[in-house]
Amino acid sequence: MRLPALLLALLTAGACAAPTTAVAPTPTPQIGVRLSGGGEFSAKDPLAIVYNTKLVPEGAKASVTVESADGQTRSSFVAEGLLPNRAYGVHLHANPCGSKPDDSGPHFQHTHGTVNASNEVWLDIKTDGSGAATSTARQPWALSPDRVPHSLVIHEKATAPDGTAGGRVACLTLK
Ligand SMILES: [Cu+2]
Repeated sequence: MRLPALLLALLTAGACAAPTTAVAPTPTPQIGVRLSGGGEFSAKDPLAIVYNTKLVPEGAKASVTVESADGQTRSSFVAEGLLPNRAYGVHLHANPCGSKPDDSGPHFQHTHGTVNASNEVWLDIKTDGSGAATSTARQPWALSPDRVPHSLVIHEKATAPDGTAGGRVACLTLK
């Protein structure tokens, strides 16, 4: 007598229970990072500031986007109104632009201390006959939202293997 009653109770309970969906472990979604900056360079705008108007003449413009997710970081840079047929070094730097060229701080580095185009983000350009240029870079690592580059700096010369590129001629702050 007791066993069928117990079975019935169990079956009834099972039938009445809300359907249970298997709770699969949700993979932690990777938080993407997107940064951008740009504008027409002027002497006082910290979002697009010029330090050397001989190499970055009045009217020069530039913009940059940095997108990072899934273990990769892709950056693209476009400039116009620079001197024609000329190389400029371009890097992402650690700090925002300021009124002084050095305000943007050192190069942004993925791993502290290693200077190369894989651990840093170099976006060197060679302008065409009209002073326009584009460049892209792809890094095999993602940015962490709590530690990102805060500026792009244009330098007077192409980047040497040791990361130097001469003086800082203009700067875009990244947001
Ligand atoms: Cu630099």
